[in-house]
Amino acid sequence: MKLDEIVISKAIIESYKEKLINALDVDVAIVGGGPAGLVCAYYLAKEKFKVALFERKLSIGGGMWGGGIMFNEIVVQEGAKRILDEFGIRTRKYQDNYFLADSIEAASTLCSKAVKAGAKIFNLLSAEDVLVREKRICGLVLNWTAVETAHLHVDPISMRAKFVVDATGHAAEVTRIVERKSGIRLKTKTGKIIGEGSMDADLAEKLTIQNSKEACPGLYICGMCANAVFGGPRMGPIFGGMLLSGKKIAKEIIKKI
Ligand code: 48F
Repeated sequence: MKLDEIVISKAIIESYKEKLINALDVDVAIVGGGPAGLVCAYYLAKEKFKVALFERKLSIGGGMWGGGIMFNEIVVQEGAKRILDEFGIRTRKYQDNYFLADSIEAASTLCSKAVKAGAKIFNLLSAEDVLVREKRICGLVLNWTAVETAHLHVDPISMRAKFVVDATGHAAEVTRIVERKSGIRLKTKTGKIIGEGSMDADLAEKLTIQNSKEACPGLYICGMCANAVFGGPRMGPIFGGMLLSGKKIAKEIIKKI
């Protein structure tokens, strides 16, 4: 049978339209498809919660692909290795408490497992604002990354979520929007974003998990974003804290829904 380009186009448009409409009202909206956001999406979707993850870039995986200085290997510690085991990502022991994984295998498998568990991932869409009702974050305002990049004057669309997760890494983009625009006090010491400190891998890994929590009503934060918001150092190419923090936030939200 001859292939028809119009059928191909219709198939894509109809299917995407249905996926996007379904994502306009979900249990959890996650912003950022790095390791923390993907792990969070996986554990929520596995428990049958309706999850949509929005990622600005074409590729999903955030800062994981490039390992350290583009040497595509990552390091995880003992506790987080168990998460990689659960995902079926192979690790090799380097020395006690240091395990290596291929960053390509890690990023692609986190993505694959999250999608197969039922999370809907939307690449090329950026969160540019939040919905706030009665001092609670209850959704996102989204636009195409292409619109953002080209500075086009095009209005966005909105979606509703019972909970929003900021997993945007160092930039803590969603929380910054909340701080700047909502008038809501964040649950930090100052009520504002504290900011990230210089490299201290050991402390940073511990604080990432501690700092992954509710930042204000309706908004949870995980991954490097948690240290940026509550104040904690960066950690470089060790990824255990990212994985553990994504799992922690999924569990906390599951308890609340
Ligand atoms: O940066 P990223 O990988 O965050 P993470 O999951 O992991 C941090 C590590 O990669 C590394 C580190 C630890 O070793 O320090 O940096 O906390 O992934 C964040 C993703 O969020 C996307 C961004 O493109 C990236 O893929 N992102 C950021 N802002 C937005 C966004 C936005 N406004 N809308 C959609 N996606």
